[in-house]
Amino acid sequence: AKEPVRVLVTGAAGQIGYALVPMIARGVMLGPDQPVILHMLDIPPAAEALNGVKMELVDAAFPLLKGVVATTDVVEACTGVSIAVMVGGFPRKEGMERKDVMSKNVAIYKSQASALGSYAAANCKVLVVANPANTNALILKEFAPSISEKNITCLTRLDHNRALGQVSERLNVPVSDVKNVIIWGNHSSTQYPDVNHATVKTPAGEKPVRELVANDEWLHGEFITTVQQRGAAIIKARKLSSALSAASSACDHIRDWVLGTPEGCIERKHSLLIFSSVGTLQGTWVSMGVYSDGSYNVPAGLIYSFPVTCCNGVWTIVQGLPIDDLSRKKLDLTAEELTEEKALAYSCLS
Ligand code: NAX
Repeated sequence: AKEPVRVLVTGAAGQIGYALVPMIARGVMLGPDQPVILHMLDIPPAAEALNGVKMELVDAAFPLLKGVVATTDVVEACTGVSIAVMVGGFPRKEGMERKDVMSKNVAIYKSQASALGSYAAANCKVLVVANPANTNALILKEFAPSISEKNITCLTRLDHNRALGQVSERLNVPVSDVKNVIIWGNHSSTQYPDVNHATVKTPAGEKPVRELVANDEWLHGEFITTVQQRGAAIIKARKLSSALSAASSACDHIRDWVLGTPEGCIERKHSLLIFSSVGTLQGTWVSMGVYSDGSYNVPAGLIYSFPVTCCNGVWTIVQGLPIDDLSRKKLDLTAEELTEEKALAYSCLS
């Protein structure tokens, strides 16, 4: 039997936390044969609610769940964890300035970074969900120098899955037959959902989404804005922000990172990292917010969402995709926003 893996969820008393911890305990994140010990962190005002979540986890009698740590102590929460899903943060409240929200989150991510750097297991993989997700991840990277930049990521998989969902609805095909959309940039309304390389499995082979939709007006307009503004639409409808879809996407992100994207290792072995153009056989990638190395002329040193493949717990940015002029502008626009956020975050540090 496998040794249990310790998984940290911060903000575990919140609504994403409530949807996420049972998924982890059921093996959705790390696989049906991987026992887990859940570490749940929240702040003292939420301690009682957090304990209630722990009681429910016990009551659910999950076979894979070998222990639960529910705590408001960041050191206890971080000790020995191999996976850290950072959902806790300070929400933007009515009338608050962007800078005030940023400075609260910078303070949180700075202190949690140090605790992870000192007490997490070696090679701990970190996923930041809490907004501003990309910039929180960047702050975490700055203040956890012992954690490799390859191990610090943020969630744009929900946006990626939303884009798959929109194409699936539009074409009336199963979402599992759609692949290789890309979310570029920030997890914000400047993100660029790109279908230029996306395909749909058909009886006649993989066909480009562009060809099947055959409506550039929709692809350049409503499709993009629907994905960009889906979070707001969920709030309007539910009076609460996305939770089950965020939790599920966080599991997808970690699962693909740890266990690999479908053909991730084959592609690596044959150095097929340059994907052929749409229409011919190609592998499957996913979108992850990762530390930019300057690929696609995105400024290095930002946490930016790219198409990646994963093999043996390592992500690699998909290289060589042609970027047209319209896309170039959108890639640059969201990079500019992230550069501004970075500057704002740094101004909160001084
Ligand atoms: P909730 O307000 O329900 O839960 C947040 C929890 O974090 C609360 O229980 C709170 O007490 C806790 N918390 C606050 N400060 C903390 C700290 N310093 N340490 C530990 N816990 C702390 O929000 P929820 O709806 O669960 O959303 C959580 C975060 O995810 C928000 O920042 C939200 O904006 C972000 N989202 C990110 C998404 C993404 O795709 N990257 C999508 C969904 C979501 O909007």
